[in-house]
Amino acid sequence: MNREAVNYVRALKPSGMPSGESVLEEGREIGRKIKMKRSLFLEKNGYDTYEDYVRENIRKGKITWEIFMGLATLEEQKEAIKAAYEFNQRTGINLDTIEIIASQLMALPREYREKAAKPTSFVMNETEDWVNMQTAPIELIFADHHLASPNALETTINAVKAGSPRVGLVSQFFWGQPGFTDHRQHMIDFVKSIGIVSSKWDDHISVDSYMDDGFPGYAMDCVTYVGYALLEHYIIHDLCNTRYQTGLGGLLKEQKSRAAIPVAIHQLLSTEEQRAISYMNGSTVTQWEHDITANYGSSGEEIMFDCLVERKYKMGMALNTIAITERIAVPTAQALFDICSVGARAFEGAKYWEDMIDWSSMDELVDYLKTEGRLFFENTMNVLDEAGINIKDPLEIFMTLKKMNPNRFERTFHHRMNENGTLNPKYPTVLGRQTVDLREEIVADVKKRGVEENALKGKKVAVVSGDGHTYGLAVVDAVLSAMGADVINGGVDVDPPTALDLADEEGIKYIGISIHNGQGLDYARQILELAERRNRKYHIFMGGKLNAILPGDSVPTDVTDKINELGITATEDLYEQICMIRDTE
Ligand code: B12
Repeated sequence: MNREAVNYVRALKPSGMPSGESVLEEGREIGRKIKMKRSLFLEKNGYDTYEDYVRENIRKGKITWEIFMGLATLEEQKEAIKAAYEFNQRTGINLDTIEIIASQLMALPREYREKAAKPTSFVMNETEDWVNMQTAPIELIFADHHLASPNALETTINAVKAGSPRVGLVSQFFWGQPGFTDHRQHMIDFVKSIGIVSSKWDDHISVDSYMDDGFPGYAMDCVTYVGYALLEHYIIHDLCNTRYQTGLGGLLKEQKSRAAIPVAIHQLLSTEEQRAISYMNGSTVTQWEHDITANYGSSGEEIMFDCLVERKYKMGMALNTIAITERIAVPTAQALFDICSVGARAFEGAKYWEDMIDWSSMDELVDYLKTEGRLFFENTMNVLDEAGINIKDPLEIFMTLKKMNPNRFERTFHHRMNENGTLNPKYPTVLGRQTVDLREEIVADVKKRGVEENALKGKKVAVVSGDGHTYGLAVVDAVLSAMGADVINGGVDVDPPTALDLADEEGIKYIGISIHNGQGLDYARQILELAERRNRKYHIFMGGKLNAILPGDSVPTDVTDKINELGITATEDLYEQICMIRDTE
């Protein structure tokens, strides 16, 4: 047993929590009183449940198409849902399902939203905003920023009232939310919300998750996807007696592991009563920014293979197609319809490929992931149990994991960690490997441009991510360290006051901020205002996705210049940042 792991988990053991079962029962009480709206989609097509629709698609060998959509305003969102229906009627394509991506502000109780830096997408305020979003017979799913957020109760109750067949996303439970620190109440409301969905078992409403938003999104090994899905299923299905499904895929690009992971989870967890896989997200990590039309090629072949996998293994795995603009900014409705068209046309050719494919090497990988995934899960349960965590109490388990640094999840629970704390995955994740390659590439480039080895020796730098994106932060940390700097990595979801606190505690004046959700300009203004009040000199630099939806606009604009005008060094180019740190006192 990995002692260091057990001691780390033991130190996270929560105290003074109510029993998970009592909180679940309170949730079920609330759920039993909720009357669910029957969706226009079910009404028009005569299905009792959305599950009946998916199972009919499986029988007919058809694909369940869906998109993620989060536009700038509620009005634009409602118009786009009507446009999706017109798209179906015009093309004959059955894009029958839309996952709603509202603003991440929805995750915060209202009283916290004013102060928070404003990311992209719209906010819902009244129950009617959920219930009346259905402006056409398209099935709407409310998942992101709902069930597992600090604002779990309001969002889950309204999602169920609106008849959402899936409510999520479990995996987002450890996400930090700007300015919100009452993690105890957050976990209680999260488990109570699971209770609400639990009360709708007979209506076939399930809790949904998305592996890539969760701990697997920080993993180096594909096995961790399967091991973690087993853990979520154990907590939600076995301990909370609630229907459980999960989506995945945004960070998975290599076809073989991308396909083998959902098949392994499906074969380990799906039953006649409950399918385990909800959707496969198009991959988002290898898109081109310099020629986005070319992304139709990489997406087209990926969707074709996803179609073949679904027809072969009949998981009812919906395909969530990702716009060719994913690398640039939140997609428009038209960009989403366009990629769905590409997918539907590619699918037409699937039947001609099927009998020519030998799936044996894929099935070998599936067996490997099932075996290793089970070992990962068993090791996780043993470490939790050995650390004194009550493994029969969903609330205690979630509260313990909530306190965990997401970057430590894999090395705490992986059953194949080396003595020196490293891991040699047989099937590494794409971003895990990409981050290592990028570090080497950038260091070599910086040196070629004349920056000497150890140019940053004696320089202490704090780096943080202003949201849940970590890979950019990991690259910046690794590159600055390679150039000799003493880097203090403050981790993810660090808001402006906490970033300055970290710097002050460490006596640091160089602060690097990685930011991606469109809140960069707000974040820059807030941190400069606070810095002024502290009357200390800081050199703040920023990178990542520096854009924002400016007042009156409906699509994000690049705000790098605006941030530079404020006095923060904003550029993607780490060479410039390194020179700035080297040349300033
Ligand atoms: C991976 C990813 C995720 C993963 C993150 C996993 C993880 N552990 O990090 C997951 C799935 C969890 C995720 C979630 C979300 N994401 Co995301 N994500 C991406 C994606 C695909 C890749 C980003 C990445 O890691 N790239 C690899 C790293 C190495 O590159 P990089 O970050 O660009 O960093 C480079 C440079 O920017 C620079 N750099 C980065 N930081 C810094 C800092 C400094 C100081 C400097 C000098 C340089 C620098 O150096 C790096 C090397 O060149 C991008 C789209 C894209 N292709 O870029 C969307 C994207 C950033 N995500 C987006 C959004 C909206 C979200 C969500 C809000 C969606 C939701 N569910 O509602 C959530 C929010 C999560 C959270 N809690 O904050 C949007 C942002 C929209 C916008 N700003 O216009 C994007 C653009 C996708 C899109 N088109 O909609 N995401």
